[in-house]
Amino acid sequence: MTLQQNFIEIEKLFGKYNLSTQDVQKDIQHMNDFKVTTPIIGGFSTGKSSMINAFLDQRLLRTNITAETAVPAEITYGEPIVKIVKDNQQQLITLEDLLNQEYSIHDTDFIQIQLLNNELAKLPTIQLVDMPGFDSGIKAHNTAIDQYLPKSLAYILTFAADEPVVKESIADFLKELKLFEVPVYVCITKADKVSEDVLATNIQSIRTSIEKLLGVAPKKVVAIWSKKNKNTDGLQEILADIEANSREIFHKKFTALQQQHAKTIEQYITEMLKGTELSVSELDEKEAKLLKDIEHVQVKIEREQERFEKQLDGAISAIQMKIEQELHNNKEALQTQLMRGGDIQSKLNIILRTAVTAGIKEEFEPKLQQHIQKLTHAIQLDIPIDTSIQLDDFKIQTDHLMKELAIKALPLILGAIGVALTGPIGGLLLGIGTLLAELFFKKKREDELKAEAERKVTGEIIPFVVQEAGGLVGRELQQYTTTIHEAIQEEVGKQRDLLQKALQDVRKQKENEQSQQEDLKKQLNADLQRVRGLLYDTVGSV
Ligand SMILES: Nc1nc2c(ncn2[C@@H]2O[C@H](COP(=O)(O)OP(=O)(O)OP(=O)(O)O)[C@@H](O)[C@H]2O)c(=O)[nH]1
Ligand SMILES: [Mg+2]
Repeated sequence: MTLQQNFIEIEKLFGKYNLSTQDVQKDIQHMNDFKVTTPIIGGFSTGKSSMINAFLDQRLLRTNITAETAVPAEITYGEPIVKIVKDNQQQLITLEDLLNQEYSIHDTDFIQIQLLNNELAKLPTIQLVDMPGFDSGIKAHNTAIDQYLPKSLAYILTFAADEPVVKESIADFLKELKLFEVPVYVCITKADKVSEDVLATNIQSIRTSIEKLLGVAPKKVVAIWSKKNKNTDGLQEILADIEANSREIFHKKFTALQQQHAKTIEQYITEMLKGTELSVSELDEKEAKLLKDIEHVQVKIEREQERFEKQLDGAISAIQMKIEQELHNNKEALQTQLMRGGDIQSKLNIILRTAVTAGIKEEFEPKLQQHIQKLTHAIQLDIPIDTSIQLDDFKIQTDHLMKELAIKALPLILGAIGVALTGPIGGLLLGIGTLLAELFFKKKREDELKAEAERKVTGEIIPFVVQEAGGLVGRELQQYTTTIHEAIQEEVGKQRDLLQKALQDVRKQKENEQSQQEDLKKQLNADLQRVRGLLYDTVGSV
């Protein structure tokens, strides 16, 4: 049976025993919408949109546009539909609009395109994203990471064959990707513009630069061209590779979820079956014991959560110190930017993102990992052997929960930093910039200006940024921890309700005729076989 069929079977069983089907339905929805995002990133006019058009053999995306009019375009296989999205509001447009109208980043967050296209049909689990030229500032950078990283399996970078340079903005981006260990593929575009020899040299030089920045070699480097006898075989090869990985991820993820749901019903039915052998008073006793055991577990969990919350303060201070250190390490670069009237905001953006990302990986995640282990351990140790709670199931459910949540923390915090940079921090920078410009007009001497810039960076910018960004990281991590803790409590509550319901359901049956009770037992045994079949049926396909 396919995974989809298994899920439907599970949903039916949940319904049959009056268990809430909400979680199963949510997962079925996720399964139907499953896509792995693959952003295509590169400098302005490197030929990203032309490459996608050539690959799809269809004039779909506007090419040769100004930076202002570039918005991310998400492309997937499916019934034709085009939407523009702003602040979660959607508006339908036509394919002609897409080609002829200008959509600006100021009034569109992104465009969603669903197409019935032969090439896309081979990539059912991929969502390609044509990103705006990467030189268009902080926003493109942040969107590429914050919005797409949690859903991305790989990034495709483009470089034009006649301009084989890795610009600073892309270099910064690669340094950040390095921390996330996301595979990177490279398309050298416009290969028709250079000779074969030049192409070979340029491919080599880009490969080397990227390897230096990423710490590992790109997964594949291909050359393509979208003009005159176009050839996009290289892109096709890359996407086939990503699609294969994506299917594997799909399969692992939903098999695990299927097993989790099957375990839930297995537990319910097993409890009922055991209950059929007990008397009413024994059932009452068992229910009381169950509630007491779970209460005990909850106390244990709360204690461990309190311990973690204390540790969290230490982790937050360590991250804040990292931010301060990183800013001091980059003091001179900041001063220079300030004096030149350069883009100090972008510089601060990359400093903060690097410090926060490294800080969370080093200071927060290991502690979180340990916390989860201790939680699982606390739960396992504290429950008497004969208890009705099946600990393995519990572990599966919390593990899964953690994985889902863990990937969300960093992009959330980085997103908040982006907002602070354009908000309060941006305000301060603007004031200081204006002040220095005035000094410059008053023809202060170079060394006086330099001293002033130094005072501003050390005395005002760094302390303010440390305070703003540091406070923000603290608040976000605390919020995030609360969310996790609430989710765990909820999970424990669900488990308790499930087992309690099993005991109560079976007790109700005790009032029935003997023959009806025998029928119920038969039913339960038959359903148990079905569930076990699902539990061990892990072969499914997309
Ligand atoms: N000779 C040649 N020109 C190309 C090729 N691909 C793109 N171009 C030209 O390069 C210019 C930019 O192409 P786009 O596809 O708009 O580039 P882009 O990367 O999507 O640009 P932005 O979205 O603005 O960042 C256009 O004038 C294209 O005609 C190619 O393979 N060969
Ligand atoms: Mg484009």
